[in-house]
Amino acid sequence: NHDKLALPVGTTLDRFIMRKQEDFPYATGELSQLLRDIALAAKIVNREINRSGLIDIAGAYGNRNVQGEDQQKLDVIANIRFIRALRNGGEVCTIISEEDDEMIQTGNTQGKYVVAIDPLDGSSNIDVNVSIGTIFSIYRRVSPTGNEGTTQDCLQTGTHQVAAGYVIYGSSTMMVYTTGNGVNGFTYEPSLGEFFLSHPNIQTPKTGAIYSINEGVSESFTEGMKGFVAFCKEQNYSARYIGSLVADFHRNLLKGGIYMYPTSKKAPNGKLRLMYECNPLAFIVEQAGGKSSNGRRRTLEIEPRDLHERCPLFIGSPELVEKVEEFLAPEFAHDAVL
Ligand code: P6P
Repeated sequence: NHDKLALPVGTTLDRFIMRKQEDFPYATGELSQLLRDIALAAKIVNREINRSGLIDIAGAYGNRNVQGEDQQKLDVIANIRFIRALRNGGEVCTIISEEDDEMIQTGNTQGKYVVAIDPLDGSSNIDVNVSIGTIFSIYRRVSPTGNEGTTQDCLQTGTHQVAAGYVIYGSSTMMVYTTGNGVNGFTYEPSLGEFFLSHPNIQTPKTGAIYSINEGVSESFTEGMKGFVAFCKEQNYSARYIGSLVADFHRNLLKGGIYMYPTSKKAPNGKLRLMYECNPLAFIVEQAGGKSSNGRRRTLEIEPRDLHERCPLFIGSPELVEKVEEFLAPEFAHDAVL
């Protein structure tokens, strides 16, 4: 059957989705359509981001929007675009978004899927032209169709994800995702409006020589955390920290390395969100042969209690995640189970 025939680099995202769906005899096409809806929103957000630098002087070019309303922040625009695409696509009943405190009901009560999304992460980096990203996670609802999605539909453990991915708006825009059968990366060609397969079957290196952490707050690191950072320096690893999660994650995924957002006095549960930052990236990294934990437990097995709960994140090459867990183990010895 088809999956023996590796799809060639240059295959469009649409054809790739269709071909992969054929590998699932009972697939009804809804997940495929959902992935296309996300790709469409990504194209629209990409265009907004690429214009953002000029919006402030847009008036001078006469293309301020007709209402003349102030330029909305790009993360607000991204949120509106993704929610609209998911609502119009019809496959999603409920959305958790970093931008909204409450669950968003799309009105598609027959929709079989729930999406958790960070529409534009690292938005503090937008005005300084640093790469930013969208991160998304897809679950099948557990409640019966015909009603709105429920909290139980949204608070599923990461192991129940049916798909997860990110879009990185960088020197080129890429969409990287998994449906549980490996990780594939697609590069966007704006002149054609298409994503093309550029990174088939991504496998992250077993180890690496890059460590990514904000050492500005290292005074508040635990002893174990300080010990691991010292270890990285003894190994002459490279410190690479863009301060934009998707950009730091994507670089380490391809080159090998570890990204860490530990607990600190300022952030006792870390800063990153479980449902739409840690879990989707954890699914991707595991599918690429990597590891992800909160310092002691596999990220994907953490039982969510709140839509926006935070958790520490140690993610990347498996040997480096195992190494940092060794350094952190003593501090968990007496702790209650996280
Ligand atoms: P800090 C951006 O605000 C973000 O959510 C991630 O994209 C990034 O990795 C992290 O926070 C940076 O946080 O505390 O190091 O500035």
